[in-house]
Amino acid sequence: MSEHAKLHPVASDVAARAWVDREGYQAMYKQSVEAPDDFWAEQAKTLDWFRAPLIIRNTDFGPGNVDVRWFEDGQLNVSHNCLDRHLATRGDQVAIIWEGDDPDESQSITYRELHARVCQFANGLKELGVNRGDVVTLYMPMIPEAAMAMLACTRIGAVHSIVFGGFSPDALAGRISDSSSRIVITADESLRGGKRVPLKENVDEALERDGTDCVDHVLVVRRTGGDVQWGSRDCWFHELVDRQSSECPAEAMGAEDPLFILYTSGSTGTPKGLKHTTGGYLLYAAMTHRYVFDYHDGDIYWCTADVGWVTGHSYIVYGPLANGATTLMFEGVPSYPTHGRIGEIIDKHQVNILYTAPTAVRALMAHGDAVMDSSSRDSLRLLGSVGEPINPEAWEWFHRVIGKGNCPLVDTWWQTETGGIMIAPLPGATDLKPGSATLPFFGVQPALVDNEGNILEGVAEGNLAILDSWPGQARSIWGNHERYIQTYFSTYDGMYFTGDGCRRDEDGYYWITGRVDDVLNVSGHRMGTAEIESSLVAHEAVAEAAVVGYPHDIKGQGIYIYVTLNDGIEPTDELKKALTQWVRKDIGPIASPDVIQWAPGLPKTRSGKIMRRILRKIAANETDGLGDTSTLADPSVVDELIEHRANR
Ligand code: 6R9
Repeated sequence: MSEHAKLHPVASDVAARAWVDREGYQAMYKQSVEAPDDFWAEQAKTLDWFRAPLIIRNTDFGPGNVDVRWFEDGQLNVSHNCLDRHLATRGDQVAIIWEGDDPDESQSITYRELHARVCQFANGLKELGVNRGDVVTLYMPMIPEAAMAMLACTRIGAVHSIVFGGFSPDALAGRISDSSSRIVITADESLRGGKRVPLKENVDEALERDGTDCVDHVLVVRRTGGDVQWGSRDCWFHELVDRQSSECPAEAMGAEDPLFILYTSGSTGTPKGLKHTTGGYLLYAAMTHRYVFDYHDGDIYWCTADVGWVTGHSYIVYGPLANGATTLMFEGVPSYPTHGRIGEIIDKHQVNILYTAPTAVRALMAHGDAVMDSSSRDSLRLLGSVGEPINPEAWEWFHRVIGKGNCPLVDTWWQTETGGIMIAPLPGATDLKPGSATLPFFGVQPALVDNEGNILEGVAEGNLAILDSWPGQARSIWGNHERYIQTYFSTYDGMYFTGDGCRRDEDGYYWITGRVDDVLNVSGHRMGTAEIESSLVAHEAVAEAAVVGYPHDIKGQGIYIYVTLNDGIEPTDELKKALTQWVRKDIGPIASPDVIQWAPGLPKTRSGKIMRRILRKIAANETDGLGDTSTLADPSVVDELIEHRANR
């Protein structure tokens, strides 16, 4: 353990109010893996079923086919569980606190109001011809209508596919066409940090691309009032929805009916549309939200993610609302108008639980402790971290400065594919070690596996795999089940492979070490190096490109690009700028290169494979330990790259 990783034992007041203590966790965990049917049958009772499930688990991790089903004969509706069932007991409680980009703008929506609005929205979608099973793409700002749109889809059994509002028209088009969406819901513009992003214009551009003529209607929420072009398939949200009835029966959905698709990057190919289904996902999101954040009635809970990512799905919308929580939704960015904004929002809305990303913490930390002076944050009781490994220094700062030293900090490891939190402390049960995600959640059986597929016991470091199914797991890749099996279940027979490296210490605690594949994690956003490379080689000046991550103080990883130009092309600073713009336009601003280095040649094996290991070391300025370069076709390429390293 590093010197920073001192133990933070469970405090007695935290243990006293928590759902489970240490013994409770151990007993429940044991039952969850030894008698999973009993365990999950009992947990399933926390949801409202139209037809209670009798078949609890029917899961097969292969080899061969992979088939995962939970509660398959049960019927339920997600929006009913998130709204209707709360009306009798907490109809007047605030469901969503919305905080605008502008600090003077906020809004509170009760469960009763949200229910009525979602019903109207659902009726509007029906009027546009949306049926059970149809796919609806959402490309929206962080406004309440985004959560309403999600819930309205679930109410009528439509499948939503949210595309993060920072993605480019091309990225949006690819996702619309892959999922054959019939409707796109968007806004005129989004507002972040005082800047406007032309969402409707991006949709118009996306719909000019091949493969998008599946879209019949574009539903537009008026957010800023900015100018938009109008065509025959466009429809204003307020004109359609305001006149609808506020009653709409919730469809009885099968537990294994699809709930949503969410695209994420892998090490190869185009982004994959992970398919999540209804019953298991909702149960897992709700249960992890309750236990990991030790959520109790009356708590004000804030997750700073965007609904365009899985964290926003599970921990802004579905988990909290299924538990009848008050969930805060923030439109803006942490640095606007000042770096004190996060603390000010906590004070303004008396937030008790704050769930955010290490990159946001490091960005604040860079300004020194005084950055938090504009707020008291006395309401805070618990902190959470997600998206990438949190280094012990950032952990301690988050705990000491933002949390004033008296809030447990839960570091939660999970993925788009897992649907909900997999490895994390439970506040009343688990002593904390800064930098460790600690112990598995109920039903989760992690394993460390070496490159030959041997399971390692005890203190060890290896590749992180999961041995058996859990209810929140993605069931497939939309339209390509073979790719799902290939990506996640072919590395190790019979196991789900996460793509992450991990270490287990003497207390059985897990320490995630980061991706072991060609996936980057930049400010908590997942990106495939292959996607960025294929964007670059499509540029007329580029012959070849290789993309690697390198350690970045704030972003965790930065994007370092090696570019070989076509013969006769001059390597200029203007061209670097042009390539940066090219990638931003192609994928989106989150894929902005941090460093571009001209590479007359790339280090390749004799069989022509680029040796990324070497490129990663050069980018990280670790050129002393390059290892064996004798297998390279032309070893002199390496010296040339070291000499002209761009990141000094
Ligand atoms: C929820 C989410 C998943 C990848 C994952 C891992 C990294 C997420 C982490 C973490 C260390 C944590 N990751 N949480 N690494 N500690 N607490 O982020 O989903 O966008 O699919 O990313 O993020 O590398 O494999 P997603």
